[in-house]
Amino acid sequence: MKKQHTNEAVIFFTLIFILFQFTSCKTLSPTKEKISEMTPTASFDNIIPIPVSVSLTGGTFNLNRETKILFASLNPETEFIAKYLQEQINSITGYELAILPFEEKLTKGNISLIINKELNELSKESYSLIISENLIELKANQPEGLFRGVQTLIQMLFPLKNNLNLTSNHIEFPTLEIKDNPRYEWRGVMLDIARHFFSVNDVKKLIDLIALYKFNRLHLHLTDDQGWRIEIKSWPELTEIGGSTQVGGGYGGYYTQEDYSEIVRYAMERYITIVPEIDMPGHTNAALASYPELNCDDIPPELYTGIKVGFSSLCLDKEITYDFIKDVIKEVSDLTPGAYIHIGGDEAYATDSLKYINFIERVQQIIESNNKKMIGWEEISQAKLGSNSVIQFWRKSDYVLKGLQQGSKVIFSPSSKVYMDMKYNPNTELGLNWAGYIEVSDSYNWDPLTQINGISDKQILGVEAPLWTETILNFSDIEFMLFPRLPGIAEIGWSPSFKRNWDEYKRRLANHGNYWKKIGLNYYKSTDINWD
Ligand code: TNX
Repeated sequence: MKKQHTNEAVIFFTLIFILFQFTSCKTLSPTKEKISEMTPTASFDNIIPIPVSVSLTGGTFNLNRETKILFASLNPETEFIAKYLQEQINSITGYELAILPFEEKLTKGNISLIINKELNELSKESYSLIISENLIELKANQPEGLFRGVQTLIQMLFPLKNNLNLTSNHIEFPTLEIKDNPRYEWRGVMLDIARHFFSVNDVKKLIDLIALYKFNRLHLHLTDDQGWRIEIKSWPELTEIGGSTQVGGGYGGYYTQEDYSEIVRYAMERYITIVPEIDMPGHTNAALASYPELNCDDIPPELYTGIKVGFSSLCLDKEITYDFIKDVIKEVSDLTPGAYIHIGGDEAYATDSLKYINFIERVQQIIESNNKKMIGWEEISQAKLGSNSVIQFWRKSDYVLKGLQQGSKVIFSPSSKVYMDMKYNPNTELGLNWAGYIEVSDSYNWDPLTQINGISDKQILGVEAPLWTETILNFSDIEFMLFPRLPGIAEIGWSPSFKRNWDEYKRRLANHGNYWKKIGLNYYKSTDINWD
């Protein structure tokens, strides 16, 4: 009996020993280590905005040069999305994948982009991404959802090192299932084209950057004291005179109607809606300088190239002012497929307050007679608003409450959190600081629901990050102010708040720095983040 026990013990310990050798071999073996070092691995835990749910299923999918991108040919938009994915994969990995239409059969080893009208989704931007050992399947009810899901897939490649082509013949993906949909309908960025002019090409570059983070609105601040930037055929001097300069002097510029339509088209392909802003009745020096009759005394002011605000006003006593607005709104509405026209309405310090209210109500009618909905900065809530009108919060919650009482929805742009023209800290060369310094953590650590007492998610249309450009001269400056703060605003707008956590977020953000370096983006190397 005793002997048998000893034998059993010997066998048991020998087995343990062999097992130990085997597992330790696995971790220590130089060849294995070398292989895993050489196999680039895509990662699920650097996605911004963080998806609603991710579950890992324990296997791997290998993407290689033979992988094809198959698109649902019955819907023509999916071919564009397939090409977009192909280009992005190519620019990150160097792999040139083929794209092919498919009808029914999903073949092994490929990426499939599937529109399934039967999918019962929460939003037209919802998608699911299923990576199994055989297949990457991206499914959505609408092409828009597919496009958002493609961004998730692309971001999984962000941690990869350069020159994959030279070192590896496949990329490993963890198998998983992601289900995702946005928290808010409106996730916007605003660019001020008036203080400094930016070319169509710059705006396209911006559209590409914000598309990566699932933004779906680009608000263009097209007119201000320093410049009128959109051609209005019935009032040509607006751009001839009003567009001729910018902050600091020198030539400004403007978009012809064809230029503007090109921006609208480019954005639309990326499921981003352009929201044009014609700021009035203040912020109108460029228009007043272009047409004497818009001034109460018929004397046009000089063109303005400074950065002070609140000194100009259209003449609200003259009917010609309303003729002017009708023409402008008509032409801009005709060029804009999106539902909203932004009328500014901010900082009208040179306008009589009673006349201001009457003015906003008249402009609201003009917007609605063009089958559009009105958005304005928070001050417009002093007027009687229709339930379709939307207010954009930037500073005073009292104005927001006034708007909510009237049934308006609100877009959150609290200046102390999301004004991308605020300096990061006192050493930042670009930018202003009237709303405070905004470090990356400050712009991430807030929630729309806790900004104003008693507000509910249903009253919130979404969030928007404005970039005013008094001190912003070129695209590199734009990049520096937006990155790395902007992805955080995308996450606030898209992800459920319980999913958000700064310590975890900043680790994900660091991986994006790896990608930004790769594409040569000029981002601020905040000490908030461990970029290594
Ligand atoms: C306030 S926010 C403004 C803009 C300036 C900006 C500079 C708002 C509605 N008006 O006219 O460009 O501050 O930060």
